[in-house]
Amino acid sequence: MTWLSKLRDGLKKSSQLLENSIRGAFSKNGSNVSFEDVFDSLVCGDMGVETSEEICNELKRQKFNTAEELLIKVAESIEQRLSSASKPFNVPKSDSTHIILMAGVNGSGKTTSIAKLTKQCLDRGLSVEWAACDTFRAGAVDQLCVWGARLGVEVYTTYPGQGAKVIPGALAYSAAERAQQKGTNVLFVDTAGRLQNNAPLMQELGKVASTLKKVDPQAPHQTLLVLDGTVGQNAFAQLELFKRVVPITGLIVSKLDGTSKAGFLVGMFAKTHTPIVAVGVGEKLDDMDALDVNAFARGLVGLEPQH
Ligand SMILES: Nc1nc2c(ncn2[C@@H]2O[C@H](COP(=O)(O)OP(=O)(O)OP(=O)(O)O)[C@@H](O)[C@H]2O)c(=O)[nH]1
Ligand SMILES: [Mg+2]
Repeated sequence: MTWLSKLRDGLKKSSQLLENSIRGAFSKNGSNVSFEDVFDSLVCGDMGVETSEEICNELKRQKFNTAEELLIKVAESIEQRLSSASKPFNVPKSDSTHIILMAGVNGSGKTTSIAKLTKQCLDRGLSVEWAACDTFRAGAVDQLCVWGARLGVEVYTTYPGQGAKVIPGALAYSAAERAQQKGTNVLFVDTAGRLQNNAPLMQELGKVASTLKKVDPQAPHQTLLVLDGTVGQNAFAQLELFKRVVPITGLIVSKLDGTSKAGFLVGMFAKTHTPIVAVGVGEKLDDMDALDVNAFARGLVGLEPQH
């Protein structure tokens, strides 16, 4: 199965809702479109009121003979809004270790996303190691080690001089130092899932980021926020809160296969312009790749991609 067909399949829950309601907006009044109904459909698809209004205003200036034409125009409008949203995951060529800090609320998909991105790095011939800095949740280190063993990746879980309690910043520092000494290409730093309203844990994330700078002033080279696609518009609030603690360089949107609210990406990008590095549509290692904007926009309203 190709990535584009996976993405399209993954978007089924979202597209069923949008396609049907947009088709309904057309057929209700014969050849006249009820833009009020189109607006309601877009809002239900979680695109946000402003973006839904803008799309409707654009559509109102056009004539539609069939529901298909209307769907195509909605997809074009979405695609245009996302035209600069996709910044595919990339590790630039460098002699020093490229350090990637992963952040996100509990259960958003951080650890799984690390495994998926690691697979992409390994496929490109890069060496990868992980730092198990989620010392908060019982079992988190074990979970990372299981994934690590499956992918043949070394996981740093301890550091010299460690006391009874593992300090995430100290572990991150030591892991970064060791990875650099070994000439490892990429180091992923897994962090504890935090409720964004948990102030001490949010501060700890900031500390992990600043400690990495002591090893390499450019580190973390990427800070990726993993957003759970099933929470829809709430993800926007998460992004705003995390941005206050660490500079987020890109987003990973997981679980697009489990949500009817994938449209939230459209409104969120319009407001924040934070690039989307990858999207996830399943639990398997190859269920993640770059956001193909054409396939996403068309898939969201039930249309096949154009390429
Ligand atoms: N359907 C689906 N499930 C996913 C996807 N990504 C992750 N999951 C599942 O979501 C659950 C949580 O994923 P984790 O990677 O453990 O999330 P986490 O952010 O590391 O969680 P904590 O460490 O508890 O904060 C797991 O059951 C994953 O298999 C996805 O794209 N689609
Ligand atoms: Mg985790």
